[in-house]
Amino acid sequence: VTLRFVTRNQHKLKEATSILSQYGISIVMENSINKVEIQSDSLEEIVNYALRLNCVDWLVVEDDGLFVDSLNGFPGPYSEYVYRTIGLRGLLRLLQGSRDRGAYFKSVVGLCINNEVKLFTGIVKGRLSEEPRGSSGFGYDPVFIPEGYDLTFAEMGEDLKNKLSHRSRAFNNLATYLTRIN
Ligand code: ITT
Ligand code: NA
Repeated sequence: VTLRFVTRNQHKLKEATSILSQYGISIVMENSINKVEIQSDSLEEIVNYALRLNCVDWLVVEDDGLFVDSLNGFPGPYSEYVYRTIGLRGLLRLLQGSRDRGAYFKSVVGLCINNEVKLFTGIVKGRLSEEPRGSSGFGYDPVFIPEGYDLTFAEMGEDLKNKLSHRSRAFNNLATYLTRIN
């Protein structure tokens, strides 16, 4: 099968393509369908709603967020808006003086199959850097350091990020599910 990823984010598509290729699963961008994004504190609810309206087999939607511990999970589902408004430096400023720099990325991937939505999640724990570092990847990659490492996702480069990321964990769960039902 070929999965159809309803997204406008080329980086997400590229990472998903490389993760799924290890399972022999292909995925392409589906841009003729509009991703309807409700506002919600729950990534699961956002993904479920986006797919439920128009559940066609093999459609995939993913929603992500960066959840900062000392900010009680902010920006979470509002990560894209926060990135566009206050940006990386604005987010780091909110952590000034805080000793707890813990944060995690969460990905929720939804798949339509037999007119049903299946959800797969992935989390990577880590912490926020003091300064943005590195130039690969996208979004919050320059400020996120995964647990067990000292490099940010943006300093690691794609291959290592793809072994550790929230996205790889969620898509690995999806791939495992597909291999099991086949
Ligand atoms: P869609 O078209 O698929 O909705 P999007 O860019 O709006 O793409 P999301 O809502 O899923 O993506 O993600 C929200 C934001 O979280 C995204 O814009 C990034 O700023 C950030 N983000 C998500 N995954 C990330 C990753 O792997 N590394 C860094 N930042 C990430
Ligand atoms: Na989004």
